[in-house]
Amino acid sequence: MLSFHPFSFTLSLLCSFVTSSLAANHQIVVGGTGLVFTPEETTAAVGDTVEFIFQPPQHTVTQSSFADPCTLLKNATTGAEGFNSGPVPVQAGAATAPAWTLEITESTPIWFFCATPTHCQSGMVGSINAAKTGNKTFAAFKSLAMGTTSSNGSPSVVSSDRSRSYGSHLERLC
Ligand SMILES: *[C@@H]1O[C@H](CO)[C@@H](O)[C@H](O)[C@H]1NC(C)=O
Ligand SMILES: *[C@@H]1O[C@H](CO)[C@@H](O)[C@H](O)[C@H]1NC(C)=O
Ligand SMILES: [Cu+2]
Repeated sequence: MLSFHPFSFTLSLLCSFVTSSLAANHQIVVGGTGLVFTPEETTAAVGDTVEFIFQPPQHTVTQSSFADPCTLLKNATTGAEGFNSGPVPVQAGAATAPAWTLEITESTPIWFFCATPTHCQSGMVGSINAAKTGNKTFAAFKSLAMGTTSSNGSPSVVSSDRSRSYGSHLERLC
């Protein structure tokens, strides 16, 4: 015979409410302690946000692919480009750090790099939701970035119109 348990019913309702409203914000510092994203690897759920906090002098957060770590992601069919903060200049000793926020809309791995010339090749790359094992780990991505000899991280990747559109996404930390 079926019995109804009001308490567990209420609890599961409450839990699903709490879970769905707990979208986390993850912070990644861009530069500051060298040519590095800190942390380099982030795990984020769909609905979470990732806030990139820019340090001097000038970095970018630019989406790429595992196979081509230092090149702006571009859909060959549609021409749609991945996310790109554009260059973010920050004065040394600035009182506030500009931040740029990315909303996580899917759970597939996200790969990104800094498009300031030579930074990607120096290992300034990061990942969100990269596999911990197998061929496409963050470590594999980073070594691919550092072994690349292409100049795809050149300023032409980050065009000036992207830099302007970046302004609408600019937030100030308080
Ligand atoms: C390119 O965009 C089309 C249309 O949105 C999509 O169907 C296709 O999967 C995309 N290709 C890649 C490689 O993401
Ligand atoms: C991983 O890489 C190795 C060596 O390149 C290859 O033989 C293997 O098939 C790859 N595994 C997967 C799951 O792609
Ligand atoms: Cu950089």
